[in-house]
Amino acid sequence: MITIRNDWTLAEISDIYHSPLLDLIYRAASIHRENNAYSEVQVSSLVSIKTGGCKEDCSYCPQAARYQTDVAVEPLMSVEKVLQLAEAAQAKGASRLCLGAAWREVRDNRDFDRVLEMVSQVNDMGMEVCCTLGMLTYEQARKLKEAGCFAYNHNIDTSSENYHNIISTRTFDDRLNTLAHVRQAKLSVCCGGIVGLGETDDDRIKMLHTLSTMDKHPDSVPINALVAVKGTPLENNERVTIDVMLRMIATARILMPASMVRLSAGRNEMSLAEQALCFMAGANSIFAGEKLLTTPNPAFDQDMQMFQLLGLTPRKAFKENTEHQMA
Ligand code: SAM
Ligand code: DTB
Ligand code: SF4
Repeated sequence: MITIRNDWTLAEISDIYHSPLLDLIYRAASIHRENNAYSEVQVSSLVSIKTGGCKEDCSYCPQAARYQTDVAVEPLMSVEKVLQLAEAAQAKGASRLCLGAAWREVRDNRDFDRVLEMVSQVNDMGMEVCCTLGMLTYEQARKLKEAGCFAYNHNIDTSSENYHNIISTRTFDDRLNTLAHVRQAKLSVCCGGIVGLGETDDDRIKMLHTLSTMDKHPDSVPINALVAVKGTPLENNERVTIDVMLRMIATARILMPASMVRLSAGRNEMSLAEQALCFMAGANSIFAGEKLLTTPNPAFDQDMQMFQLLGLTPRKAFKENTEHQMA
């Protein structure tokens, strides 16, 4: 029987995170095998529906207007184009499509109406739709849900203490408020963070503490390795070593045994063997397709070959959601 705890202490999490690496992976792998269909991996594809020109100052992000990066600003995509990309991703094995917009927050305007239309049509194709559009109100979250949105991604990125070093144009509490609206609208919650920002192990432990002591754990937890992009303040950050990713994934798996843990940004720089260890440590979701939002990612075919080699299979859409009704 799976035991879900929401009362983890920082000391407990620190002990787990700092345990000898192979012991940590073994413990996480055992918990994963007891509780989940461990050979299934969710394949989610990202579409940047509105790119660049964002007002926020997230220091990792190539889409912030204030940094000189190679990202070209593009207005909101047409519904037709999104459907085309959705069909291509579905044909390659993706069961989830994540629509990302470089917005600080959602506004009640024609652009949002168009996003609702995208959501509705992609949902009708039988894909789980996830949106990540910045901050939103309860009312906006409810509209997304009504349109057929399955999940909302909104990351806390780092510890509450380190947050202001990374972003100054909003607060950690702003993030938590949006997450409450998402939860209230009964959308599936996707919330995780990034490593490689220059944070300490304590920041990582505190971030995992925030996630694992939420009243309900996030349904999915993306663990991103910073993709250092030229022109951003973090362009010269060193790539995190694989042990950091493994500790994050394994600790997240132990703390939140029933959540999907997503091996997110940073896979392009990882070997097959490194990724295999991440799956062993409890990762059961990836972003697939040649591009994340603006940066490179392994191609679908390469990932399918990796799945075959490792004996993994892509997870079907709406597996645990009996409520889902396609129109
Ligand atoms: N604008 C919305 C927001 O910030 O919530 C949605 C899109 S934003 C790009 C989604 C998430 O992508 C961020 O919260 C961050 O965790 C991740 N991200 C952005 N740039 C990244 C980078 N260079 N490396 C790793 N993760 C990144
Ligand atoms: C998440 O946690 N990672 C994805 C998704 N949610 C939206 C985004 C990664 C972006 C990496 C940088 C880029 O491609 O622009
Ligand atoms: Fe804007 Fe999101 Fe990038 Fe921050 S992470 S600059 S909010 S697109």
